[in-house]
Amino acid sequence: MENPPKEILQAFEFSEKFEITRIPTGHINLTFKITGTDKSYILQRVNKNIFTKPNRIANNIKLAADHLNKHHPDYLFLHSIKTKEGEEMEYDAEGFPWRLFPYINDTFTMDSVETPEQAFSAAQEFGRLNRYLNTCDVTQFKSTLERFHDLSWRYEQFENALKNASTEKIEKAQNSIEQASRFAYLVDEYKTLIASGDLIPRVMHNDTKINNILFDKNTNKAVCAIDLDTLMPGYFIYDIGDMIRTFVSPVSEEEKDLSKIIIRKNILNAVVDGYLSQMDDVLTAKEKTLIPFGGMMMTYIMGLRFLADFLNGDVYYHTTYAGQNLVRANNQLWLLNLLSKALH
Ligand code: GN1
Ligand code: MG
Repeated sequence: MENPPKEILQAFEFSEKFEITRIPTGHINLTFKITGTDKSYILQRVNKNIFTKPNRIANNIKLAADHLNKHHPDYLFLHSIKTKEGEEMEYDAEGFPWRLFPYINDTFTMDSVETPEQAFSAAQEFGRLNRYLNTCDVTQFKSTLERFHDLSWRYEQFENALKNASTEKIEKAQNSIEQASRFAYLVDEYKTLIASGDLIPRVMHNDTKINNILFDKNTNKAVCAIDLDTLMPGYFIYDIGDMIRTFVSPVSEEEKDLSKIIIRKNILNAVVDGYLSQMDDVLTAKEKTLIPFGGMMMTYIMGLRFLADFLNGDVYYHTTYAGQNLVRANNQLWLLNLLSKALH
């Protein structure tokens, strides 16, 4: 898609004098920046094929916004801007919902962390969101994607993909398939953990990758968390785990050259310290022992999901070249291999 449809721009009262550019990050939704003379905006098309209940996203965000407004009025929480009719989202002719956010000037996102200070600051920011939302009634929040980080279900999906894949694809993915099977013990550990009741359901962000933090261009500090589509009930291991997954390596999940993937221990420590600077007294002692498991399971789940999508013919994640999901799977499963050594 070149540009957002006219009727969407009209619904949000945009006139001709705005410049529209596509922001290519994100594997699911379509994102545009709308640049005006003094104010700019982010306009996003929600992928209705994946988020089949977009109203749940809006409801969860509303619950969180009300809670934060009441108890932490200074917290910067990115609300969507309503249409001229007062709606949170506007549906286009094909039935895709669109929503608008303010663009925060002098901020930037990064696909990999450069310094421990950045890692600490970003983890602290996600930790702050977890802490502030910990006093919400989690039962009011609904899942926007069922069983999103359920490792046993994701493993089943991988097994089904493997059953139905062509011999050619299986051959290409041989190495990743072997790695994925080698770490299947994590699925059993996950099941045991969930059954133990040691993890407390809390409102989580559920997509805490590094490029979902806005940084201040001048101070290099985290400004706020973005991408709240999966703000919903979860366990803290999902959030700390996805931070470990995306912060510790100097290269992103898109990197093809596996020799560039390393575990930066100083960054790992900074992630944990930054997160615990907010969450130390919220989490139970038992939960805190599960931080390494979180890093492993979230890296594993992404490896499995990318691999399953490659085997299924790239039906879920947006790709720009053939074999991209296999690159991502190889990358994540190699990272898991390194993490499994570093975290024990
Ligand atoms: C997807 O679209 P994006 O980049 O926000 C995915 C996350 C994965 C991530 C991997 C709804 O997030 O779970 O961690 O890709 N979101 C969904 O980069 O599946
Ligand atoms: Mg997301």
